[in-house]
Amino acid sequence: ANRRKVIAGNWKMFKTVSEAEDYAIKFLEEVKDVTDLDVVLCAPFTALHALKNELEESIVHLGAQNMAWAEEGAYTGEISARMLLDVACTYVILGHSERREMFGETDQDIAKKVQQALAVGLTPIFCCGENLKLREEGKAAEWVKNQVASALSGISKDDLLRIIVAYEPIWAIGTGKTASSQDAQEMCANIRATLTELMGSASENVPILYGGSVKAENIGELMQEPDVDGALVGGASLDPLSFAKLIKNAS
Ligand code: G2H
Repeated sequence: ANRRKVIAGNWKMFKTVSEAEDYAIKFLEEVKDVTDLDVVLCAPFTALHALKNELEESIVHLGAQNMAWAEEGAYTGEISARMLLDVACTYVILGHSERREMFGETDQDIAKKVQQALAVGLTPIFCCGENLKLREEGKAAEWVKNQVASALSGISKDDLLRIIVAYEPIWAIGTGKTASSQDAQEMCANIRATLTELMGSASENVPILYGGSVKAENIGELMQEPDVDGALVGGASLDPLSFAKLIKNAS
């Protein structure tokens, strides 16, 4: 398949404006010659505008970590898709397990967010993944299949081609435990099979990323797997030099 490869950093709730600017300068210097994969930085809302200025005309794409499902209106504290476009975002992480677990986002909320992002032309990085209990009970594959189907079943086949899926087993997030590359491959293939039910063989063109304690040391092995097309990287994206190293090891 001629899928593009994607490495996305998820800074989570880290970095002030000046820290983000500092990072961008150092990071760009390291990755300016990377051409064989798409590099995305998903930063906190407050740093996006400054990053727009630093990254404009560079190979690095800008993303947010969340977004409102509504277009605009009386939604105190929310950020709209159009506001993200306005600060040059082209990607947005949706349904991250931290949003689901700590901020009560439901499959329905996430389905609406995915549709809203697509409606304005943002690329959703749709996250799914099981917790340890589900994995131990042997229910992981079914759980993830349901998450994917419930978020994406209302979306047209053409729009599905504009989505990126990230598989992040919750038990491997920030814990130092990475799923083995075989575990990652197995679930990414399961996700692709679910996508095939929704969109037919065009699912071959949808990038599926793995996330959960990805580092410069394990990215190479993960990228060898046929259905793993990249990574969503948290902790290891916070330092510009180590994240650049990870990206080089992925290409
Ligand atoms: C999973 C991942 C990034 P980390 O949440 O989305 O974080 O790489 O720190 O496990």
